[in-house]
Amino acid sequence: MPVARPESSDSRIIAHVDMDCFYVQVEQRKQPHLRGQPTAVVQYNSWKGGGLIAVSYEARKDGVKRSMRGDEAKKVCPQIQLVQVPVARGKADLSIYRNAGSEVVSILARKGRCERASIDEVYLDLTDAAETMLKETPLESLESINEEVLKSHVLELSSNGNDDKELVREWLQRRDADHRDKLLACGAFIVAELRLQVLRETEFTCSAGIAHNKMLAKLASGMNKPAQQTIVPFASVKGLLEPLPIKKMKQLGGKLGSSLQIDLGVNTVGDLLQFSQEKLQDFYGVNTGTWLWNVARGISGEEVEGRLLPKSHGSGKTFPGPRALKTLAAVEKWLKELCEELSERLQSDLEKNKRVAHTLTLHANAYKSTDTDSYKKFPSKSCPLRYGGGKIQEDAVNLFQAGLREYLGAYIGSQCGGWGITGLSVSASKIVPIPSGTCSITRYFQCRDQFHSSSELSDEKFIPEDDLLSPSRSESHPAPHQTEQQTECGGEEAPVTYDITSFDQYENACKDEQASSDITREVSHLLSGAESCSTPKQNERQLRLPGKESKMKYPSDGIRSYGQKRKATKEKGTSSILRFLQSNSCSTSKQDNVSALQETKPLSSVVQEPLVMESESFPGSQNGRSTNTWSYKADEIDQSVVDELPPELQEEVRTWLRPQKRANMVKQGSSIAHYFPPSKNEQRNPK
Ligand code: TTP
Repeated sequence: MPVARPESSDSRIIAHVDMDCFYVQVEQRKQPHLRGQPTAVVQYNSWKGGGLIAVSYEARKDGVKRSMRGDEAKKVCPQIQLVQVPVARGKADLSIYRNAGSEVVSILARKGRCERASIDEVYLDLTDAAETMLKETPLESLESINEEVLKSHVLELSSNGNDDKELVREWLQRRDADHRDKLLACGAFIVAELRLQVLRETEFTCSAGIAHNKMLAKLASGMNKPAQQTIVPFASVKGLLEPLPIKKMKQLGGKLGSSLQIDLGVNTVGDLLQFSQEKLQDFYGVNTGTWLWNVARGISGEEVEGRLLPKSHGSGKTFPGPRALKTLAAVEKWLKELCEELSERLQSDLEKNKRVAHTLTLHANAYKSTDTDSYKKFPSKSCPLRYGGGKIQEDAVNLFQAGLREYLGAYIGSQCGGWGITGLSVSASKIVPIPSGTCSITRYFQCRDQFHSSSELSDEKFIPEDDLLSPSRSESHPAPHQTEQQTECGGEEAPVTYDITSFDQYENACKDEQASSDITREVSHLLSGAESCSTPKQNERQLRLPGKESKMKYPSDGIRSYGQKRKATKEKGTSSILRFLQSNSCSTSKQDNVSALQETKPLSSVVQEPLVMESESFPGSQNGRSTNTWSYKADEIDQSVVDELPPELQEEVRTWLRPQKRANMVKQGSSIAHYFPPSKNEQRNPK
């Protein structure tokens, strides 16, 4: 259950930055001739042209939607360019997109605390930067303001279309504005500058929401896409929230939202306003009642976590229809591929970031031939993670078998048991930095393995992943190794049995060791396959910990009507950056922080690797088996886990979570191609 947190300050400045049609932009950077073309990135699965996972704004204008497959997209937009995701190990390889996301994060992190929320989304806490700017640069004294700032959408402004920029200028420079709005105005300058930096250094455009908390910033970032930013002044919060359908609010898509509808007749956030805090507390308990009361008023104390790196790593693949895996041997073959990929990513994380993961989780989608209780989900299973591809694979197979036994309700020893697996993924979570200076990495793994021997993995040690994803972790009982867990909303205590190999254990076990002076050498040793010794001891401690908080992308279609209304009255072009790049000059300012906006740099020339394209056909539900089932409630899905799923699964999950996001964002005629003069494209792609 969600829990209320006091808003730390109503004058925080939080931005949510969301890349525009991200995978398409990554592909367009690689192949600049695609810029300005209706383009879509399609799944590895090439059945019916492949499912679309990212659609350019030009293609959206022609009616192409992410729910389509390539063949259908070609019918509505014959000139569409379809690019398949890169492939490795017989499955989609998303590393190019992950790396591109990291480029952006490293730029955005320059101005404040930065939380990487998904592969293409970032939250920023710009409070300090805004306060500093306000002190040093009274906005009302600015003589000229950069176009990109003037292109901002300010939710409380009404306009008749033509004088938007003038209205925005007035709003930004109001002498009588309260402190909160002045800070928001500074936030708009800072975010515009950051977005320009992202464009210059990565060639990607992004959109942003700027507000006093994460919830509002996230709502706003999708309202004006692509390549625009939206400001949510305090006075506009009520108008923004009131019309939103209650079920579209974060954490209200499931049972709680249904209860609000059925039990209290609440269908929109506005409806919720009529209930007193006491009434909501009576109905849902103190925590949830307070949280609901706050949500209705746009109050959220959720902090931006300082996290630039992903919270988890995962590798997965779907096997729909006739491709379902029906023998243990087939499952083991694919687990080998998935575990090798996971292992590589873990080792790369270890090498680059000095981080280690603690929990291995196996997810699967399955069906039974008998279909007697098709409602039953394949239980996700977790165990302590041991490093090394072979060990991960061994443990994953054990986890799978444990899940299968539970799924089928009886021991399965045969190779073919009347079941089929339509989706398989392994993920590594509970990732924490290696404590520096206390012990060597090798010793660290040795100590871990003493606690984490998997040779005696039993069902008792498998942690139901449902528990891991339960949105009810209380902040008051963090696990020692849970420092990077999401903590956006705590909840009523729902303890789960959790594995623990804490740094206390680790440090105690290693206390006599000298600190390693050459981490790199040891990492190389580990990477070269010399895995640490594993002593199968039964001294693994189990600790009861509260369940983990969930996190998911916000379903934003509820803001469509509001956004559309605004779009009807606002016709702000998206070409100011183009002019900025073309003219090499912009409006000027005496102020340093504004002049930073005016700097132009040539676009960096990046050597691009050729795309390796393969295709494979994994049609939807050809044998009548549903492949779009997923065993968690929407509110319980951890966004980072979704990000690490294969695109096929991501699409299913995300479509379910926020099915109408696209419609919300499509702006007729909008395109980010304007940002890229042809000369720049040619420059990057000399033929
Ligand atoms: P989104 O941010 O949801 O969408 P987008 O960036 O393509 O477009 P928009 O401008 O409307 O924000 O997703 C980011 C990337 O994640 C997207 O480019 C492709 C990938 N993705 C999938 O692979 N499957 C999915 O179902 C979704 C929703 C996204």
